[in-house]
Amino acid sequence: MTTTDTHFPPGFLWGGATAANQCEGAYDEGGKGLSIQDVMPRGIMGPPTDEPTPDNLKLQGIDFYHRYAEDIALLAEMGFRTFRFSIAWARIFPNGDEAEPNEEGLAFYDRVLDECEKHGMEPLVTISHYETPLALARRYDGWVSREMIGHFATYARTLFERYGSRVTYWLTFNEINAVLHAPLLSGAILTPKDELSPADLYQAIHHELVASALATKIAHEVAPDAQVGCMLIAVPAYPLTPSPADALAVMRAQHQTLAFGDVHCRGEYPGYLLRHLRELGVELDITDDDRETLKHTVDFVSFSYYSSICETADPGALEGQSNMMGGVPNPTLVASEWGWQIDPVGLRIVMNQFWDRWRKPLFIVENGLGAVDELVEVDGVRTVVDDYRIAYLNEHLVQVEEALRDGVDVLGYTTWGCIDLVSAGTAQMSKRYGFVYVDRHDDGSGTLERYRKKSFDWYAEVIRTNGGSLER
Ligand code: BGP
Repeated sequence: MTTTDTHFPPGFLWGGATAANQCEGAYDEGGKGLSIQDVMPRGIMGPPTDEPTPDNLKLQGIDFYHRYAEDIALLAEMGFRTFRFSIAWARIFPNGDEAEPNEEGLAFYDRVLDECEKHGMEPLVTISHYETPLALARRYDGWVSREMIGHFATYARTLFERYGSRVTYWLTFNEINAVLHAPLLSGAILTPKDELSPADLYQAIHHELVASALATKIAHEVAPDAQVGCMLIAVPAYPLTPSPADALAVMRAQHQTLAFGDVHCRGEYPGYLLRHLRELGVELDITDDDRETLKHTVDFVSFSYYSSICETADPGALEGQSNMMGGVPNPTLVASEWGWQIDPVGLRIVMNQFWDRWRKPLFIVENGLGAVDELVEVDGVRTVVDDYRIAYLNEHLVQVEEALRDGVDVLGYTTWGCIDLVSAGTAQMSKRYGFVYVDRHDDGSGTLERYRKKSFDWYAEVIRTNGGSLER
């Protein structure tokens, strides 16, 4: 197939995504303070530690902090038109509440942006990607406190003032709806999840939603060309059986995601969420100012997509299920080595749903296959023959194209972990997503050398042909 046969629009932003805490390392360099990630050696699989511990792979990451120029050059070799990265809040405000930002931290991201510009890549910047300064988590129990809104607004304003002329696309909170399932990771809430009251949890969510809208307002004032997006985990849900009770279970599960998009896109709480809060007996502290702030809606909707789930009204079927997003496995789908069910069609379905509901351009900012890779030698060159990853990405991109043909407006697509990095969920190095293999292992050993995988050339060709080379 040639470039003329593709349905991807000209200017489609092809690229890849990373997050500071999973790749930068240098956790105590350049004046950086500690973030919650520096005391989460097991990701969401274990409790936080008191201090950073040497078994925490994120402390060194893949050393992107020192190798960013070489890494961005590798991504440029694939023809990336955009690069998603996050800014580590604790590099800019080490404790989250300083009067002045840390210049060394700001200068680092200037250098990252220099490299993006050198290679003609549009930066896509996440303001908060699961890496709240630890001091704020400890002082306030994270987003449970209203005080967080002011600290976040100061941080966001600092970024817009410094980088607003260089960055068009901004994301406020990574996977903001994850707070329902992982309150520490997403909401910097140190109180263990099973001890957290619904009132505290929903108040924290409210504070994040107001902070996100406030950041959008500030961005539009400070940098008029800024495009600000919310960022959701998209998990389409299917009824396990055709029973209306299971269909209702699907609706309830979907409301847990859609509520976050509804507030971001419509500027007010939806009725079904207000009802849910009433039934929980939760009375939120929502001020008139909050209501005004929420009216600053986003310019686009971004999301991660890895998997779908089935929902059921049968409590017996739910017993023993451990998926972070709830639900039960779909008997018609196969799963990755980490148990994430693979469902390319679900991506098309969720794209249509979001577009029909919000009529805002979409940006797929995470998608990919976490797999164990083996470094081998082919014709004297060290590489990974990752045909499984190529198949996964190809099938998902074919569905993106189907959604484009359905009339969905899509700004771009960035694969998750375009260069191998430490996993967020399990804090492992062995769960790899990249086109570039990084020689580092779960026990912390490895040279940190980079190697191009087979998928590297495959993706370069997809970008070069604007999707024309995909196997349909
Ligand atoms: C998303 C996060 C990312 C990323 C990805 C893959 O939830 O935004 O930070 O890590 O999932 O998850 P994992 O690293 O657990 O495989």
